[in-house]
Amino acid sequence: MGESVYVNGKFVPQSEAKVSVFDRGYLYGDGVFEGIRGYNGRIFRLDQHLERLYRGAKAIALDIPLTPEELKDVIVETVRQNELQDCYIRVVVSRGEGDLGLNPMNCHTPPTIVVIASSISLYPEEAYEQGLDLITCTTRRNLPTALNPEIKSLNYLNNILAMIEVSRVGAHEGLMLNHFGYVTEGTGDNLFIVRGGVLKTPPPHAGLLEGITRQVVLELAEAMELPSREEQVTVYEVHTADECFLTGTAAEIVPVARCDGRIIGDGKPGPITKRLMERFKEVTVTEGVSVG
Ligand code: PXG
Repeated sequence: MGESVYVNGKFVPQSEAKVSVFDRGYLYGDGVFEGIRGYNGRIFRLDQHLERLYRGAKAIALDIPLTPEELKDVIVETVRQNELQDCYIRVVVSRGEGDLGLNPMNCHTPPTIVVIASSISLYPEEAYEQGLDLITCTTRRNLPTALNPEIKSLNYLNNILAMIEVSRVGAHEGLMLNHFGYVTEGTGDNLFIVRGGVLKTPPPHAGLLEGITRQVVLELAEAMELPSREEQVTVYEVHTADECFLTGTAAEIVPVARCDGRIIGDGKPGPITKRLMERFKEVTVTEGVSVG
């Protein structure tokens, strides 16, 4: 597990990696984060993760006191110090310590920056071989006009409420709908369906986090000459899809076998899903910023 953790300019052992109870990340979820993966001594799509982190910080008017290049060096150094070839990296930036009021102007420290390099396993191994169980959650995804899901903010209660529904019924993942009833994404991953050989995934304006793995899948599909579309997806289309899978840094590409008790396709990972999973594996081990 993550031995050496970066906290505000220093590398400290996990037992000493601490943040104040007055930190606004703790008090209000006032901050942003990223989940990044390292494969084979390389950090996958690091620049895209950093771009999203800085975009989210800008959206919440938080100035990260390191440049993207400096933070990149910190991330690489954290992985190096922990001697990890394959890892899951969590970057957390909160607004810092304030008083007990809401006003962020009363912050009296610079933003808190934490980088943890560890591991993650989201779903059991058999979910990747046999497909997982999905349900439609009753909890709607946050309104983009309230808290835009494009911001990977430290406030994940919306997703956690949906995940509580998922675990209460013993499923693996949950579909979150927007206020129009269209599919947005899973609680921590994006959704794709395949119908008649065409890939479909909901567009960002449906109210979802534009996942980096989602982008990789769209690029792979293009290179493999698989037609793909970013289009509204209904629950009906998921129930009746030929294939369905979820994508995320932690999840990677995971096939869906059932949704709300309906068997997707023949209930096994479909041919297009399997081809994309294979190609994805190849690019993750060959691409990326080398840790050295
Ligand atoms: N949607 C949401 C809401 C996410 O949080 C994704 C999609 C996938 O995006 P990437 O860029 O990773 O392809 C995420 C990212 C978890 C967990 O434990 C999941 C994420 C982050 C942190 C924890 O399920 N997902």
